[in-house]
Amino acid sequence: MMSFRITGLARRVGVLGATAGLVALSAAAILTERDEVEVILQDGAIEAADSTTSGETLFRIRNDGERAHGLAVRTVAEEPREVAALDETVAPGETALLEAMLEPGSYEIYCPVSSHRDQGMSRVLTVVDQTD
Ligand SMILES: [Cu+2]
Repeated sequence: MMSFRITGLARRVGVLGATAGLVALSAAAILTERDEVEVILQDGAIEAADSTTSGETLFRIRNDGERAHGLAVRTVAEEPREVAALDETVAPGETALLEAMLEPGSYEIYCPVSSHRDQGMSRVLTVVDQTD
């Protein structure tokens, strides 16, 4: 009876191991396929590409300003929908990463800190279908 239990446990561990392997594989696939968008935060402006392709996107953010800034991504619509946002602000000189799953369309990338967006920290990112 004791050995039966041990066999059962070993099996369960084996299944867990296989699942972990699958997750690692799909993470690697995403890593190689996703697009990267470099974003430079400045006091009163954001520098970034005007467009990218749809799918998993990694924003590489650097704060070149003298104040702390954040970054959020939302749809351009009458009622914008936020699709991604940094949890914390980025200190001057620091970098941050933000992942987002982007479908084709128009997005606004902006700084949600204080009134920075109204001071110019906003720009449109056009996402085109990857198959185009
Ligand atoms: Cu800001």
